[in-house]
Amino acid sequence: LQYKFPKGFWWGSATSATQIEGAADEGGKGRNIWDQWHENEPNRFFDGVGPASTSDFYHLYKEDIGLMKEIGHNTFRLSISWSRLIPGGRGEINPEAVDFYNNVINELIAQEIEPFVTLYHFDMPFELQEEGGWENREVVEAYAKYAGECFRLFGDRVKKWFTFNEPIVPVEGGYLYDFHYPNVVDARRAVQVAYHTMIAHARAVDVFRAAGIEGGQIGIILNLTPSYPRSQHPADLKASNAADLFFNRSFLDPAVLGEYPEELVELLREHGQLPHAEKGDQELVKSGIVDILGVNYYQPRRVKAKEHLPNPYGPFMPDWYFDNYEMPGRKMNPYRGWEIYEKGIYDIMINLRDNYGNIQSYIAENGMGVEDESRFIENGEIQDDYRIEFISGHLTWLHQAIEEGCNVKGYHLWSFMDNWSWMNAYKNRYGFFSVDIETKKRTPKKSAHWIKEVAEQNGFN
Ligand code: BGP
Repeated sequence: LQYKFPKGFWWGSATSATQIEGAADEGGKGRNIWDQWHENEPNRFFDGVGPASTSDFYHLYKEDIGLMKEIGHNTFRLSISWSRLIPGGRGEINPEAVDFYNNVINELIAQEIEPFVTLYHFDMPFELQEEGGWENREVVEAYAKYAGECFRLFGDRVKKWFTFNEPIVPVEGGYLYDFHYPNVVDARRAVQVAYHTMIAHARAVDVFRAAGIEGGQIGIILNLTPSYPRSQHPADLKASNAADLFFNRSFLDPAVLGEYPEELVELLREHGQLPHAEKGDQELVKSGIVDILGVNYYQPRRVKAKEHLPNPYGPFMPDWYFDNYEMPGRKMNPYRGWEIYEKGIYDIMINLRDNYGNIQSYIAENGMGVEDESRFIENGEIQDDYRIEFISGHLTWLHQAIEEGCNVKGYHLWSFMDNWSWMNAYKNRYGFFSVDIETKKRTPKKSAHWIKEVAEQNGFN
């Protein structure tokens, strides 16, 4: 084989509770911000499919895990829904949720598929959002309690834990750029949300350490978007560095190195944007250093110096420091509007090797969303050669990174099956398996057969 992966490499796919479970009004689940948003603004979402039904993993998990086994998965990434386990976010545990997650975990283990479990994938319980969500420090404690319950209930079998998925996304979407609930545009509040998320992460790590889970590891999952300057001109380099500080290092540095980059702190101080902190927080952040890191990689960030000076009297935004630009000749996923740049995955890994102690990492998401894939059906199955090309292009660079000593141990595709997406509902399809929205029937795509072979041979040509 031309691209042979190290023994024990993890092959699988990733999902999140809100996007696959459905059954939002069943099994004693409480509401989260997505249930609420979808119900209030159904027209915002394509084709009316919401988190209420989506891919119905809640009822079909057993069949799905069988399909995972069939395509050679040895790992599956899922998240626990906070509002299913503890409706309302605090207080009583919902026994039906405990049964559900026990059943899923036990079935995965019976099929020798290692569960990678995320505690929080964008899904704030609605009641806690009403109390201010991550702006409110008390929500941090509610989260730490929830995390502790998860470790207590499932820690005997789940060994790979992740506190947060892409914590920068709710900051960007909910508090800076208006694409997620609660649709606030305010940098000061965004900084507070980011900071409290990090504090919540560190508290969960503390609780995890205290729980003493045998063989357990804890991490965080970050969407790293390598920042590439338009040129080597100092102004472009400065712009690119600023974007990197705001969108990558704001979580990567505290999670892996135990402290915020001084440059970022200075920059926020200069604009009077430092968050409210409590005594002892610095030590707390330090104690939140992770064992493992999940990396989601979809696209790079292309950056140039600002063309126009920002209005100094306007409200502060990270974009005061840089402009995004479209690199001429770039390869695009036209459906999602994201650039495809396979080498980015290698650059991320080299950066982790050289500047972050070569921390043990996993690709926790990478994938390609495509509209109307039924165009590509032949013999009853979607011939998604574009997805195979996308995955193998990234794996080729990941392989190169491993050859050069990078400590990356696995690959999860986003996603196992087509599912509901925050902004696009069912429009962009990501799965190894297609899902018929009406009947919920799963059908393998060509990529499902392909990944089976890759997993079985532990590599490809
Ligand atoms: C990541 C999220 C996933 C998933 C994916 C695809 O940012 O962690 O939850 O949705 O992106 O993006 P989208 O669904 O917006 O096309």
